Amino acid sequence: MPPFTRRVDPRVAADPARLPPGQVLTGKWPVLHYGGVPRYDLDRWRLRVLGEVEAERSLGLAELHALPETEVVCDIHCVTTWSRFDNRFQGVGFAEFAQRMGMRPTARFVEFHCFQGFTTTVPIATALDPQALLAWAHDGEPLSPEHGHPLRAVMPRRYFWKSAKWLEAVEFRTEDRLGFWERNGYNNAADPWREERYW
Ligand SMILES: Nc1nc2c(c(=O)[nH]1)N[C@H]1C(S)=C(S)[C@@H](COP(=O)(O)O)O[C@H]1N2
Ligand SMILES: [Mo]
Repeated sequence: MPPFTRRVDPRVAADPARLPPGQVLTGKWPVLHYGGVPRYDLDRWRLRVLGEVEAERSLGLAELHALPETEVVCDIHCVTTWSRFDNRFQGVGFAEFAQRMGMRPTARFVEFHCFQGFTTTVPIATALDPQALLAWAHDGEPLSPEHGHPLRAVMPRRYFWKSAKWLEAVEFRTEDRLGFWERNGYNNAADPWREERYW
């Protein structure tokens, strides 16, 4: 017998491919970001919608919450090697949001603009994935300030740095643009199953 054994999570035992290579499962939900946590005046907070849309506009919180709410249960994978299964997020599905915002067929990328100038961009196919959403709640409770309140992106098929917290604008673009972590060495493709971690 080895001096200790690490118990394999039954969800991984049942489906080993569910945990991407090099990842370790955690039960806690770590907090990870660059810079500070915003303290928004929610009465004045607005989400701007820009770029390849029929008309640019902005939405206040009430308008945002009036969009059809959906729930997504997804796994998240941080590039620093922790993964967390079965995260239950509530918000508006990104495909639904894009359609309601009048996304033009010329849109090929979505750039998320956040608090303190943080940005990240995903290809339109990643954003339109049925599991991708703009989330305002987790486990039925509003997102905590550290996890992105009042609104964050959740892009489950990519490493979690593509899931931008504290969204301030969504820009539909014809061209890609490297974001904060991508300029600092992270791999723009960010596919956890291909271990696209760093350049
Ligand atoms: N605005 C903003 N969003 C961000 C980041 C950041 O620095 N700023 N970091 C990303 C990274 S690297 C990770 S792993 C996740 C962590 O989300 P969590 O703190 O809710 O676990 O947020 C992502 N979204
Ligand atoms: Mo991360």
